[in-house]
Amino acid sequence: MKNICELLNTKYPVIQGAMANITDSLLAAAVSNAGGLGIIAAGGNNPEWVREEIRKCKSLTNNTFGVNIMLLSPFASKIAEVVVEEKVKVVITGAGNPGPYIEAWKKAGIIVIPVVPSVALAKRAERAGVDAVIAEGTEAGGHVGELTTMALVPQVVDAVKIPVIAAGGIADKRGVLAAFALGAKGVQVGTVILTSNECAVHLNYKQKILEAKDTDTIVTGRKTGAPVRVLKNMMAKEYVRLSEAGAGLEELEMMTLGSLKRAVIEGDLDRGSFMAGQISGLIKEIKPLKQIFEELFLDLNSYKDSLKVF
Ligand code: TUI
Repeated sequence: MKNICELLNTKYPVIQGAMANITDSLLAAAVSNAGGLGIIAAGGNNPEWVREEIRKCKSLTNNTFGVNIMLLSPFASKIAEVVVEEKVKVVITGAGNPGPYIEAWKKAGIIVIPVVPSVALAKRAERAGVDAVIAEGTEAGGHVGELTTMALVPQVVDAVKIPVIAAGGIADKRGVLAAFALGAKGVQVGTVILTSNECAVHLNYKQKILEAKDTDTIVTGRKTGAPVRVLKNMMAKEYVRLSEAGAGLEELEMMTLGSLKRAVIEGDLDRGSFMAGQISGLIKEIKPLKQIFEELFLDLNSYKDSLKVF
């Protein structure tokens, strides 16, 4: 079986986590040029935007890159056609079951890798013919499932024959090593890439991650069925308070409308939605992508010696 670097044609077995409104063609190309798999996040954008970004990315890198399709998007089915038309090499899916699209993507020769929050979905995706799965624990930022990376990854590894890529709570080489110890063959990282030099988010967003400690994230929307992990701020705390007091979906949605853009573009510390993982407390400086990837995989084999138990 091909390893992840061979499958994705990358230097490192690392996939850049898709981050809506953040990871566009510029960042995806920078990641692919630095040795990882860059991913354009379609997010809630329309198919024309996605097509343009794919074309820009092709002009910025000769390396493989991919597109993440967020399946809650009303544009998902149209974007599913765009990736075929534009001959995208890798498609990652998130926030839903990619089943209906897999046959068409595989027919087009696309490498398909869904993010899965459970063994059941991993098995279903394998049966439908995907190439690998990303098992993402609830430590991750953004839309999250229930299980932790530590519990999810080995159970998915035992349940499927295809390669498993671990995600959620990974930001340094100890996390990478732990993921491989659990049976993963690669990792997906998001929060640590958000703080890279190359990432164009508002400096307040990066600063908020650098200042965060372990307990500084909160999950909003658990009650309404769209759990999203964000850094705590005035709006996030207010959202959870109102939600627990029984506020309606409409009121909650009004409050968060446009909040991701307020974080990413304006750096609005009070009313922005700063999606980030629980590992934010580990990230202490802004670094170039090349250094981030080198450090994630530096001397991993020799590091094993310090893990000797007996
Ligand atoms: O998708 C993500 N993370 C995201 S998407 C996103 S954009 C957004 N913004 C506001 C509200 C909602 C989304 C921000 N962060 N991660 C991958 C992921 N996928 N985590 C969990 C899942 C998942 C959940 C349920 C995958 C499949 C699934 O299937 C349910 C089913 O249909 O069986």
